[in-house]
Order: sequence, then structure tokens, then C-alpha cells
Amino acid sequence: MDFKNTTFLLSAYDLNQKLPHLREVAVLGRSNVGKSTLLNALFNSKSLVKTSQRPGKTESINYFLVDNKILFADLPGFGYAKVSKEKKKNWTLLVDSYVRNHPKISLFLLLVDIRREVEEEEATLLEIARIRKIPILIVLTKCDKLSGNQLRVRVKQFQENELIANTTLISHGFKTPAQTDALRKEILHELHNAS
Ligand SMILES: Nc1nc2c(ncn2[C@@H]2O[C@H](COP(=O)(O)OP(=O)(O)OP(=O)(O)O)[C@@H](O)[C@H]2O)c(=O)[nH]1
Ligand SMILES: [Mg+2]
Repeated sequence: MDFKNTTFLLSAYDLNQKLPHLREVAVLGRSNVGKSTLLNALFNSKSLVKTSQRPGKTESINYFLVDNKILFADLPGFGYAKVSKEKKKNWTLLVDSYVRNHPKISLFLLLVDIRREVEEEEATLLEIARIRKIPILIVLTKCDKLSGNQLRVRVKQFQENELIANTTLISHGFKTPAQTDALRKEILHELHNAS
């Protein structure tokens, strides 16, 4: 697997969507944390996955097929307040029922902005991963926004955070190919261990 052959498969608006029988990596995190951008980096593409400076861009579960072997699911972000109540309710329900009930998730990729904290939503997801025995990898995003020293301090704070003790942490900035490469390797490693 080298992530070279990637296609958009479909958008799902509920969990009844028929999908190929493949393992699935779920990309999760707060709205605007960089989920879609991270997928473009992994897929070495500029525009396959739609991104936006405006939070709330991804409204459905968008599936991508990688090397005919793995599905990546780009999910709507949680925690964004400025959309209509009705819309927010739909997304929250969709993401919530996906993480709790969708049967084939092999790995949660949980993205956290390096400048923010692990909050209630992230803690809930960690708890669901533990209960469902789904491996979870935390990706600290937008690391390019901090200077070397600030970055070291933040990474250390995350490493010492008891909420995420024993969880693998990976630093990422979408402009640093070496970090994207390391992330690809870690994802494959986690999937291999889980199989
Ligand atoms: N500097 C920097 N900006 C980033 C990085 N990743 C994402 N961004 C920016 O953050 C904004 C949001 O990125 P998206 O990838 O659309 O975020 P998302 O998590 O998919 O957002 P929703 O679909 O709304 O949940 C865009 O303006 C990106 O260019 C990064 O690693 N570094
Ligand atoms: Mg998105």
C-alpha cells in the first residue's frame, strides 16, 4: 500500500449506505481542525477532498477508496456552534451514531489542533474507542503554526495529559511531507496490528 491510487467513492448521509467490505479508517475531530486537509496530504492531492476556511464544510460522511484496500471516512466536524440548530443536530447525530455503531471501523484517527485542548468530545471518543476496542491514533494538527520551542512545550503537555495516556500521538503540518509520510507509516502499522 502506498496511497497512490485514491478515488472518491461516495457521500453517506446515514449509516444504511452499502459499502465495499473493506476496513475503514475514521477521520474525526473538531470542525476546522484540518481533517479534509490531512486526507489530501495523505493522498498527495490538492483537491480530492473538499476543504474550507469556513468551519462546517464537511456535512456528510465522505468515503475515499485507497489502493483498493482501505476506506477512509472523512466525517463532519463536531463542536461547531455557528450553524443552524437543525443542521448541527443532524451532524451530531450522524457522527455520534457512526462512532458508536458503525460495524467496520478499524482505526480512529482523532485530530486535535496543537493549539487547543482535549475537551469533552475528544474524551468521549477515547472512551468509545476503549469500549469498542478500536485502536485510536491522535494527530496533532497545524504544527507548522508554532515555532520550534512552542511546539516542544505543547507536545510535552499533550504527552503528560492523563486523558490521553497510552495513546499514540503524531505531530502533523500539511506542508511537511516527512510528517505525512510518518503518519502513513503509523496508520499502516496500526492496521497491521489490528488485523
Ligand atoms: N497552517 C495549517 N493550516 C491547516 C492545516 N490543516 C488545515 N489547515 C487549514 O485549516 C482550515 C480548515 O481545514 P479543513 O481541512 O477544511 O478542516 P476540517 O476539519 O475538514 O473542517 P470541517 O469539514 O468543517 O469539519 C483550512 O483553512 C486549512 O487550510 C495545517 O496543517 N497547517
Ligand atoms: Mg472537512
